[in-house]
Amino acid sequence: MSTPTADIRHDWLQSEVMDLFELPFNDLLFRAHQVHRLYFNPREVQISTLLSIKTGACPEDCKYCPQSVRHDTGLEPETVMDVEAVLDAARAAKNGGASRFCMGAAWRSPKDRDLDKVIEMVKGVNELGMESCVTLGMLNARQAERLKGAGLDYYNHNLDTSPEYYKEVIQTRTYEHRLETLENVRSAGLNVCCGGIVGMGETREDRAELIVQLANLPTHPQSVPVNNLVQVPGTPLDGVEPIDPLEFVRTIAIARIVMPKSVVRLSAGRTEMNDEMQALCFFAGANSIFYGDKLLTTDNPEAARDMALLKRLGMQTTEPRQTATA
Ligand code: SAM
Ligand code: DTB
Ligand code: SF4
Repeated sequence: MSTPTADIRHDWLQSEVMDLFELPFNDLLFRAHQVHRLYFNPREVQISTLLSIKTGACPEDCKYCPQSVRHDTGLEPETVMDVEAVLDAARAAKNGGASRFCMGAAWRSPKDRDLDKVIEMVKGVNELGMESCVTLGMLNARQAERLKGAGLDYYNHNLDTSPEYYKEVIQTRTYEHRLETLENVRSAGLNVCCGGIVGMGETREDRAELIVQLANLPTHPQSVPVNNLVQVPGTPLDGVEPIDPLEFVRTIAIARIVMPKSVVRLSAGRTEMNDEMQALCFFAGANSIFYGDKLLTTDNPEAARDMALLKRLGMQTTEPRQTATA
């Protein structure tokens, strides 16, 4: 096998990514791990804590999501949280060791008065010395600029899957809409957090195409969350055939190879993974996790279990930003 290079390319072909998927597992992991070490300390993992600041009753029809008003998942909808309650949660996350606080809202897109409140939350999180991230649905250019002006660090907006499979999963907004929001976020100078979900019944070709779409954006997303579908009773994707765990590890490895400088997050779905699978994902190039007992509405591994796992692996978390003022 040739020596790995880590060119920052934006012209990946689906056939090239498919070739990576077809490599023998050990060859793929070896290559991904070598690329990982070119830009990252393999002992470090970045940890973000998530909070749902507005839960459920979302008008969108995403087939995977427990928060869509169209799926009867028994989830109790909640209005937007008070700023102080959000900042209490951020403080607790910081004390738990998280370096980034991510706030998610079940909106199609935020209204301007929603954004006023989110901006207060972002400012408060930054004052705690943590990085801030929000995921609020579609954003126009002005909204992205307002968030940047407030000091927001990252905006999460996922492509979710390939353009072809996307139509099977979401009908209420298009792939093009997603690309437009990403363009607005990027142009405002925000860091982009963008990835997808696997294990939704998509093919390997779909996974390859998702990775191509991410890698061929004008700049690679600074953060790439790879979610393994959390199956929630009442959602249309509950009961779909889960992805082979080794295929999931391959997906992480390939994201690492094609986006060498991006932080790859082993995102939703860790509760269903054993420690050995997570260890393989870290070896393959994942270097971020969500930390804390809950994702948005579903369970995440308990914090103590994660700390024990990192200790067993000889890994450490990256430090929160050192500019804390509170
Ligand atoms: N409403 C906003 C949006 O869709 O952009 C923000 C919140 S939404 C819950 C954020 C992301 O969570 C989705 O893009 C999707 O990738 C992920 N997600 C939602 N439900 C999931 C599930 N059951 N399993 C894995 N990931 C999920
Ligand atoms: C992302 O890619 N995954 C996170 C975060 N971005 C916002 C969300 C996962 C949600 C899992 C389902 C739930 O807890 O509701
Ligand atoms: Fe709404 Fe986001 Fe869930 Fe889709 S993923 S239903 S937009 S909360």
